Amino acid sequence: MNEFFQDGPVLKNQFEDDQVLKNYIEEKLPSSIKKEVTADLKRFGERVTKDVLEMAKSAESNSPKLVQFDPWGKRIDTVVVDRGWTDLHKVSAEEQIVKLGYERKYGSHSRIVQFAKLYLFHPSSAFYSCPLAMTDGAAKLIELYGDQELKSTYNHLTSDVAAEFWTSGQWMTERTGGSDVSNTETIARKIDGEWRLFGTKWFTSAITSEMSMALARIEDEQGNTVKGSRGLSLFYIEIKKRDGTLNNIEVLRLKDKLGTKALPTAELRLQGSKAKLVGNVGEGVKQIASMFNVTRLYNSVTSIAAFRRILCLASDYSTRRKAFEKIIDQHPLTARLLDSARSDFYGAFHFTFLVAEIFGNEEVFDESNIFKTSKEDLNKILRVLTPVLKLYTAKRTVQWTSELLEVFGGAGYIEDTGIPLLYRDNQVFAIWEGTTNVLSLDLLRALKKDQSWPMLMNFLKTELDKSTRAEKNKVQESLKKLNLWVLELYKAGDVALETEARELAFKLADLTGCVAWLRDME
Ligand code: MFK
Ligand code: FAD
Repeated sequence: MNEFFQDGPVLKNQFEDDQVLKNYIEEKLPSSIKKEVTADLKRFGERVTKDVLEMAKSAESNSPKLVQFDPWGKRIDTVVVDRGWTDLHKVSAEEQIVKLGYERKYGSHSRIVQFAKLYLFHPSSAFYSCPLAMTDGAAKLIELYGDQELKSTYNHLTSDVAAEFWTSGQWMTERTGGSDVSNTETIARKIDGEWRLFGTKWFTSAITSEMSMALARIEDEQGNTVKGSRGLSLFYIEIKKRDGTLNNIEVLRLKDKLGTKALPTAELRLQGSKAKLVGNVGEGVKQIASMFNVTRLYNSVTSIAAFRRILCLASDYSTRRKAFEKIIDQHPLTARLLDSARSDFYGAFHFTFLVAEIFGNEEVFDESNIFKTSKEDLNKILRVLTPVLKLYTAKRTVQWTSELLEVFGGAGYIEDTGIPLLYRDNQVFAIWEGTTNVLSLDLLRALKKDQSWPMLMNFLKTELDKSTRAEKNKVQESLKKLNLWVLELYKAGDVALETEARELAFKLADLTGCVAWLRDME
């Protein structure tokens, strides 16, 4: 008798198998660079199913350990990571995932190319994408606010030589709060002409990084500080001293997390860690915003990448599994479910890459700017769309990961299929880098500060007008309705706006996704 064994889902070349990405690259990139970029994405699309995925699996199966003492009782606080994690560091450098965004060899298309690579990399990276996000954010911050002294750090962050490539941390959250950093307890004191930090950082991801950007409150010689978030300044800190020992940092413990198990996230005590003030005193939050706006974009790209990974596995599996005499994707309910997931994915994908395009055009602002608007306006649009994109892509991914897990039936609940890992990991997208509520409120703040709602509506209308498809009329109507509703909310006042902020963010995101999708299908 032949026993039955189910075939598992097969992961094919992640570029070749992704019609959405392939079409996008085909349509968006100028012919002068298309051939080179497509060949690279095709090569990398294969690699992320082979050696890179093996590195990630190894890192996932052997999570980081904290060794606090040497055999003789001396405090060493060494975080031991798997070989897979260090290999992923090498791959990140060699594949130029951060460098592509700063070398800008593809002009205003550089961010699109970079994010396409990140999108392929993330689901096979065991969240090495997390240190890369903060590294890119730190490079941006240094570009905007760094002095000459930080130039060599910038070179490390944007290097493609593995031995020279540095990653960065981003230390904001303390026990007093992560969304609201105004009660930050870390103090910066000037001792013998040098800044020294004292305090506890409650969540510090990628503690194997070489450096970090940290918020701290400056204390003057009389011991006075300025309260609230306006009292916070930004500091650059190297994790180790020249002799290889920690920079007066104690690693209190590693977090025991629901997911992201390969990523070392620690609680740290800073005990006079040497630091360098970056930018202006009291402008720490404003300055670190330039970093977290980049990490929020990374969060969006990696969210849709994670969404695509489970969607692609579920789609493949649904062509292999039979029930009630039919392959399951031929059952109308399964077909409907997968179509619905694909439709949400298209919106999220095109919204994400629209923002990548705006970002790239804002950074390399020249006559090729396809949005035909000022750099200042591109900046304002980015300011509004970044929090909306982050919260939307995160939530869609969390929701769809849960739904698509069920396509595997009981197998989706079994560890060694790899599906439960996606379920645990993907939850994080909605929490770090600003929760859904906090980012909904950030949208309101951004709109208020620049009075940018009419400009945003105008921008979306202009982009929609680039489409000739019939569906555009429906979207136009929905935009009009949204606009009227928002004007009503403005009239109703701050409490009404705050109460509806989340609803507003999701409606705006849905429509921006539709606009981007229709525009890109031309
Ligand atoms: C795998 C993919 C990626 C993974 C990376 C993950 C690793 C890292 C994980 C982390 O979670 S790191 C920690 C992330 N933490 C947050 O994202 C904090 C969430 N909370 C907020 O975003 C709050 O809104 C905020 C802390 C910013 C509130 O602080 P404040 O001081 O009450 O803000 P306020 O007073 O509104 O703004 C202060 C200044 O910053 C203002 O500038 P001005 O002084 O010129 O007026 C604001 O305009 C500016 N600002 C605030 N938010 C901004 C911003 N500027 C640009 N963009 C923003 N989003
Ligand atoms: P809180 O701020 O206490 O929020 C609790 C709840 O209150 C949330 O649901 C929030 O939405 C809600 N809330 C707060 N304010 C409002 C409001 N005004 N209106 C409505 N609702 C509100 N941080 C770092 O700085 N660096 C890191 O490297 C880092 N790595 C992390 C890694 C992981 C795996 C995780 C899970 C977190 C990490 N964090 C890091 C911390 C993360 O950024 C914070 O957890 C997050 O910002 C939320 O802060 P909190 O945990 O203090 O929650």
